[in-house]
Amino acid sequence: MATNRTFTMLKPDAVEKGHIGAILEKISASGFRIVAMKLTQMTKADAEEFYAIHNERPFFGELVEYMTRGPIVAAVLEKDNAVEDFRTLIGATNPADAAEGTIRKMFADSISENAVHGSDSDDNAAIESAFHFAGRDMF
Ligand code: IDP
Repeated sequence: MATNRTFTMLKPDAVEKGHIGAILEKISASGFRIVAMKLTQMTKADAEEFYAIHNERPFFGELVEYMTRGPIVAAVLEKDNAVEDFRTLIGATNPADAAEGTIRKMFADSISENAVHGSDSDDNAAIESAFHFAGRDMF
């Protein structure tokens, strides 16, 4: 069943560069309502579990190191067609391929450090939201 929620993380590079406000402004201006949000830092075990699907990939170690090196903003967003529309808003995984005006085009530097995460399916949005938030912390 399609849902109207997705999960995002503003990744350590975006937080380090002071882009939290600008990215949240763009998310809000694009019609997403924030229904859960926190500043947090993933442990190595957290990142290995969250990105388990990539654990055979050559960049897995680099990805875990990157995602755990500093705080992230985790959030759940609500909008009609949230998963697909948010993937459109963030742009391609590699910012070099991302469309003009997308968050990754505007705020990311490389395919590895690409500023923001967005769930790729309704099922993963639910799993990833529950990974970071208790039900009572989603509004
Ligand atoms: P997505 O975040 O656009 O869904 P995925 O393929 O699921 O992209 O990859 C998860 C994350 O792993 C990316 O956002 C990026 O941080 C990192 N990543 C993906 N491909 C590469 C790569 O080829 N080299 C280094 N890091 C990568």
